[in-house]
Amino acid sequence: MSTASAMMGSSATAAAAAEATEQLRSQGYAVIPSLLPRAEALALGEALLALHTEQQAELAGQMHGAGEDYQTLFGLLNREDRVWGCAAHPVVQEAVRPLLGESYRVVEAVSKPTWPGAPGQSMHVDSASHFAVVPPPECPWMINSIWMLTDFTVENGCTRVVPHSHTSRRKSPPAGIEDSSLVLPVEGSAGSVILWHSGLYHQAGPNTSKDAVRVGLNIAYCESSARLVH
Ligand SMILES: O=C(O)CCC(=O)C(=O)O
Repeated sequence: MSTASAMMGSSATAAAAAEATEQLRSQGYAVIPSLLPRAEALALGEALLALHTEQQAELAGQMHGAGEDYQTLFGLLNREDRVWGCAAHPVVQEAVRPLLGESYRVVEAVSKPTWPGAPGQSMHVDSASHFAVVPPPECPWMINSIWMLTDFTVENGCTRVVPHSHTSRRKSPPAGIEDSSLVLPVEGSAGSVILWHSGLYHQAGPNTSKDAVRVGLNIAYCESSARLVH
């Protein structure tokens, strides 16, 4: 675990987690600033980018989303030990536990870089189309997270959210909402983490920068009894 995390006492951990839980409940997302020291976050981002370079053959089959400038590399818990420290971070764990229950689990850890020129993702909710009925907002089936392993800016494609949209219980957001003033770009410095309720409308923004790669580490937590309908 990082120096900053180790230095965080149990009451500071509990306070940061409680604030994040409350924000997840009320607005559908929470940002916890500088949870990893900046240098550690940037170093991990570099390591994950190197994995993307090494795994070109695998990525050619797994590429999805907005296009080849937005990649997803799965199975990071098996590929990079430092990812465990993020997945098991005490503040994040304490923040999600009241919402998902004691038996929640980590369902996936993936890296999501966006390179200059990447278009924005479609605005979406997570997995709702697999459920027969969209669960009510107070029972999220999943809490998702993305660690900022570079600074996240509007220009390099920071995550964009529609606050409070987790209460809508829609399986997909209304058409055209990407362009509405309801959308909030979540900017932050490397080492910060965004958590969101799986029913929240969200997307990766377009990377309109000249040369800034955005690196996100996306880790999802699922409630143990959530059952997918196939
Ligand atoms: O890459 C991002 O900023 C968002 C990722 C995302 O939408 C997702 O994991 O569902």
